Amino acid sequence: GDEFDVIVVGAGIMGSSTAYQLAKRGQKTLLVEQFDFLHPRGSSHGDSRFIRATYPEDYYQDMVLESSLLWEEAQQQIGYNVYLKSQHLDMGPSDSKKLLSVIATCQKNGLPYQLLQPREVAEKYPGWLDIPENWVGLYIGLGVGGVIKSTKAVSMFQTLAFQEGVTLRDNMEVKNIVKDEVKGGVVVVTTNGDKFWGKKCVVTAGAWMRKLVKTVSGLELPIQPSEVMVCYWRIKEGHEAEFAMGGDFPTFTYSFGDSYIYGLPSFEYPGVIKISLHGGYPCDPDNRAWGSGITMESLKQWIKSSFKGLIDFNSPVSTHSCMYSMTPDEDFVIDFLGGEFGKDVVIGCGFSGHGFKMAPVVGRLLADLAITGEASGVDLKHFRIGRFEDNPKGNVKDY
Ligand code: PYC
Repeated sequence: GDEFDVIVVGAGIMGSSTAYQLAKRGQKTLLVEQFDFLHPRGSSHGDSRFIRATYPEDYYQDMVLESSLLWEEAQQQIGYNVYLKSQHLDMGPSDSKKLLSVIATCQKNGLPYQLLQPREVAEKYPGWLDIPENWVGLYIGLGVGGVIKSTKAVSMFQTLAFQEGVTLRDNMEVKNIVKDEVKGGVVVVTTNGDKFWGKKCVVTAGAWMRKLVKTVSGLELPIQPSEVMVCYWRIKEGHEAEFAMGGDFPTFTYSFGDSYIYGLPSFEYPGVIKISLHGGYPCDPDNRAWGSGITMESLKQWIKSSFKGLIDFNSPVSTHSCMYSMTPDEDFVIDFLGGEFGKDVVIGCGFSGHGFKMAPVVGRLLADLAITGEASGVDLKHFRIGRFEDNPKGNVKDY
């Protein structure tokens, strides 16, 4: 096997973005993937992901703002688009502490927003949605936010990485990562086919992270893979334009209450719109149900009552199975593995169903950690593994 400055394990959106960042900064880099590149078994495949800046935590909003610029930079470099901008609308009870924190974060960062009363939401989106009397809409105009074309974005980072000199290997499962006692300060990555040596290693293995890290270091990361179902619904004939990307229809979340429903303007399949529940069922990534057991009754009822007959709620036209990797506090893990590996192995995981949009900045941070041993611009205290030793539930949120 060959020798590299950095070996990146796992070529989903996080690993692919990291490999691109590393190579851009002169690192001889290997990106290794256990299945086919762009496979649909993890958390990075599909046509669309949210990018929204409406976070209660100011650190995430900062990361989204930086990522928005980095997405634009990357798509400019490659010459095609992965970032479609749209308006965004969050809806929730007006006394929700979480929603109030989102508003405070927008104020702090000077991000323009509008608070809409139920009547104003109904006026802005006629034919759509009556939010309850004690709810509000938090509206963000065109600027930061919209949709990332997800598989296309992974492919973009892999292509950019390749252009920058990264070695790409797929269908190579990493079996173990150990320190090389002879070479000292070097890690050996053993796959089912080959061995590679790296001065550093970054592990971004998504839903397989818990298993791999346990094998490598014995550490039990509190990350629970969860299978989620993404659903597409038919728009009533003649009304397609009202829900289409590029018009007035926003990316939206109907959340901050008991359940979290989200939707995107229609674009992947003409005449069809993605509306889904944010959340799923615990699963073993190597032994998946591929969707059975996921119930959509509450989602159907919500679509029925919200869209005034404009969307067929009886059954989705298409469903896709995807995966989240949940941490107890839903904050990411971005850290060194530590132990005998010290700062030689860096891990990025636990993106908890909301990380894709921030992949450009996560890649930048993981590359920072691998190259310099520290990260700039984002305070990584929120993302340390050690937080679970202090409190098994992780970071304490004040909402
Ligand atoms: O991060 O905005 C998000 C999101 C919504 C649904 C799934 N992820």
